[in-house]
Amino acid sequence: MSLLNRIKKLPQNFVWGGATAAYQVEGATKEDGKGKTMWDDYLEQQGRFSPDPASDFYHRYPEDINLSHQYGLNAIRVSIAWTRIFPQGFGEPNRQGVTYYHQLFKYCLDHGIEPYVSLHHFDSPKTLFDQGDWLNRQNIKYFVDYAKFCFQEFPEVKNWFTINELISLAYSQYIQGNFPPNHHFDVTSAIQAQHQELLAHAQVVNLYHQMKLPGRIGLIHVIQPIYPISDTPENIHAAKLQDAFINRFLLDGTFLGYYSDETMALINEILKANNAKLTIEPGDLDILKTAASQNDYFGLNYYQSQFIQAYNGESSSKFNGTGTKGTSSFKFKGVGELVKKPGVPTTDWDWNIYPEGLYDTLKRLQKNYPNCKTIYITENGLGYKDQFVSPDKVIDDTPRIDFIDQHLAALLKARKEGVNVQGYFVWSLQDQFSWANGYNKRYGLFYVDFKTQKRYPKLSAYWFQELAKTMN
Ligand code: BGP
Repeated sequence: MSLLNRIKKLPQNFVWGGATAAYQVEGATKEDGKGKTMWDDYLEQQGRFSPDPASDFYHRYPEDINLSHQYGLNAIRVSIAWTRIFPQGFGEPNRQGVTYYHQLFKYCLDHGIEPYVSLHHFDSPKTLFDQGDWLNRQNIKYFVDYAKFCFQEFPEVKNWFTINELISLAYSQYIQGNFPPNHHFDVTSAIQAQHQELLAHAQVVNLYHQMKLPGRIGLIHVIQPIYPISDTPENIHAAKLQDAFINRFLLDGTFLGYYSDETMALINEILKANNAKLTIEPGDLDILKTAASQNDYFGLNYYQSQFIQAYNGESSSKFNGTGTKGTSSFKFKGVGELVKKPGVPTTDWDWNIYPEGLYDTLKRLQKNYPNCKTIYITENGLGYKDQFVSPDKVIDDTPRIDFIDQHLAALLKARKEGVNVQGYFVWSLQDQFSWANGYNKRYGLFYVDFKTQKRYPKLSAYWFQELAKTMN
């Protein structure tokens, strides 16, 4: 019986991958000279779940790469843990960490799996985190040094991303407070961190091109389109404000190389309402401007859209990190309040399932950001409480298949209309550790029994395999 639903055929030479991130899969957080990230002590103190051994990818990557190959994938997203290379974020490189990544990349390439490599995926070195993380401009310098080292050391990598999801980091650290250092609605830090992460990205892009390296470089943004819950002028304006704060500021900075007047008017309105400020130093915009046309490609992560209504009270938020439906809320002073839209399904973690948002985002990029020339979906997937029944029964994750199928349909529709999308990475390759949710929020094509570390292909893995065959 064919598993194929809406999507019957993938484009030829499509990049078809699974995504991972170092801290979420590797485990081995104390091995081979690795330094601490901002997460190690924090998670230990929190006591909810441990990042060790996660999916034990540090030791089991050959198994996961073999599975990728066997199930028809041709690419993988991985990240380099900055603290495996520079345990403190700077100084002398740690050879054991360097060797590990050489071995990993070689194994991928020997097995027909192209590595797409991020330099930073939420895992700032603890030493630098303690000194202010992205809010400290010295961090940018260390990041550029680290990037330069990696470019020289790993010529086998041809596809680089600087930073993964700049907004998620800034927002989770300083607005929602579910990532360390857990600030709530610290608007000044959130906007400043966005700006400085962008600067770090831009400097690395400029460096990469100065070094005349034979690969590609870009960055990854998660975009959450914001829709007014109804078309009143107040709700439309609330949507514009929230969009400016979480999407547009970063898209402008990345692909225009400046923040447009309209974007800044919206940002300034938010800053004013929250008694916050953004500092742009002389020279910053020149750096952004130089980089804006030099992004070779763009990684788009898309999970959900948001619906909003105007709101003028005080800020407050509740984060659903347990998968108990209906427990989240978000109200942002002077911006808006997130609300549910009748008829739009949600996950157990209250994420709206809305594939139209992916289509709209792709069309928006095409229309407003001509510098965004080539796009890869670098994450998309469904967090789900997969149930393991028995080793002889395939884990039935039909809702995940349906989710991906709908989003692929949106992608292919936009592609048909001229948006240059060249690939799709499912989040995630195998089940892994989720930053603020732990281990019951599973995303993988491959189920991981975290006690034994045994892998089991889910129904979605077979579906992926069938789709892969349609590329020929
Ligand atoms: C993205 C991150 C990933 C991953 C994913 C799912 O924001 O880049 O690292 O975690 O979202 O999110 P979560 O684990 O919170 O469900």
